[in-house]
Amino acid sequence: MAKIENARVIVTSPGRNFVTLKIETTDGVYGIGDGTLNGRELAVAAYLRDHVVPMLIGRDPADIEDTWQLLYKGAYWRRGPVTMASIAAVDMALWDIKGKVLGAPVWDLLGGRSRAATLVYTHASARTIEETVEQVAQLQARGFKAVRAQCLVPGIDEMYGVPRQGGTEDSSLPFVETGWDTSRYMRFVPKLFEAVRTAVGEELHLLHDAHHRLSPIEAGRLGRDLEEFRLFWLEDAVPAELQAAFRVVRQHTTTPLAVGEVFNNIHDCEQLVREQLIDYLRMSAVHGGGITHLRKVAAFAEVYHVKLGCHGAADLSPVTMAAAAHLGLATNNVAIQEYAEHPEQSYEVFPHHWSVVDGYLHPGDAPGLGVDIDERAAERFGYVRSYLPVSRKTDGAISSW
Ligand code: KDG
Ligand code: MG
Repeated sequence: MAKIENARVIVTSPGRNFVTLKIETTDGVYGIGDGTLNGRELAVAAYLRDHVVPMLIGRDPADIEDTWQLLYKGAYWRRGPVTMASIAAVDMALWDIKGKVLGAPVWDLLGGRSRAATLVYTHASARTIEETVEQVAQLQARGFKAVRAQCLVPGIDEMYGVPRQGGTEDSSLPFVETGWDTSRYMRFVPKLFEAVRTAVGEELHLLHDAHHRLSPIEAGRLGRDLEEFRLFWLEDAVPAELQAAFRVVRQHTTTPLAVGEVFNNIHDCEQLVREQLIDYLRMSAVHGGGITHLRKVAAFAEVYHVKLGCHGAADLSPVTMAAAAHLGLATNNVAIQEYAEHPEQSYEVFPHHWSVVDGYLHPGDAPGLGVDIDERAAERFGYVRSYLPVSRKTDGAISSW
């Protein structure tokens, strides 16, 4: 029986920080997993190095479920993004090893193909409506079938999802966006989507991310105002710690709702799914405890007609994109996958078999996850301390970013 002989945490920053776990077995096979938690990368690295890796040495790499349970139940302290991202890193690496040992891509081990490829959505984001419309049209011309549109609201200087205006930024402290104004935002967004829909026609799927900024009744109102533009989804309208809050949103709009990129556990979405308060769940393999846990979440959601549309921003590494590609191919209720291009250098560090062609994500046929880490290239890009931005309202009070 092969055993886990060694496990190493690699922190690298090819354009942005990524935390990767590499597990090696006594048979000379290795697998890699993503444990990146944006702005808190070193917490995951320490949790892995100091607490998880010692538990892995000597275990049978084939026992993925048992290892997952050991790391989840065996810690006593359950859930939380640091713990679940760490478990995810182990889980992905073990699936990668299993695939390599059996000579099969992970999607095959998960039950084989349930579709030809996974629909992706990508991002258009600009500082004026005209520029945003132009970007959406360009992405459509490149073959994307679904585009998320974000635009700076006049009167607000900087905001989520919109490129920042020049100038250097001290990355040792969080960047502060000031002047958030929900009323301006709510008046503006329908105008944005009127312009985009008029320009691109009916076929293209359009999405929007409110990034946790609205109250339930505001979200209901915005959803209603956007109904005529037939969005694929309105994302993170309301912070979802209080799952019951989505009852209010649901009562007021038929715009489909997506939430959950910050979730890390099935219990974060249990009520949302069971009461069918959302249409799409955004948990990702990296923040949601790995392939093993996300498969269970997907199966639970399937019972309630809730689909998956997993988080795939550029701070989730190309390893997580590989996991998403395999999960998407094999899991019937994956509806769409977010796809944001990573910085160019990161593809040098993470050579991979997955590809996005004509708006669809393909995992490739390589055994395992079909993604690797070039450790020599990784060494060239040392960790850079960085934080997520924070947001303040016009009166200076902190708001959800
Ligand atoms: O690390 C946080 C980002 O991944 C997040 O802000 C991006 O909201 C996001 C999205 O939908 O991709
Ligand atoms: Mg989001």
